[in-house]
Amino acid sequence: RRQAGLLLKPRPKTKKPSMYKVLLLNDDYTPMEFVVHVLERFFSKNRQEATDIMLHVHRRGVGICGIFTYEVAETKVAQVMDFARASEQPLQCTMEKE
Ligand code: NFA
Repeated sequence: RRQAGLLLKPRPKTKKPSMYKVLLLNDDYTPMEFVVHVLERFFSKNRQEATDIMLHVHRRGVGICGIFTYEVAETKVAQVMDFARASEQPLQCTMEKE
């Protein structure tokens, strides 16, 4: 809160939206190149960033693709899940409150 106290004019309360992490989960079958493509296409990562995130997920089991407001996170998850399903890949994408 920036403005509070007697000297400052009261102003309408604004509140920061809750933010949500969009996560990718590792599996044994989805090709690495497919995951890199997903990160480039839906999360606007460049090739190096996408590769780094993909390898993190591959090694650690889970990784963060980005942090968004609820509605944007929900849309990203749906886009990735639709694309993976249409491509017959088992890749899983989920979201959790930050
Ligand atoms: N583990 C997958 C493989 O070895 C690659 C992968 C990485 C899958 C990140 C899902 C998420 N082909």
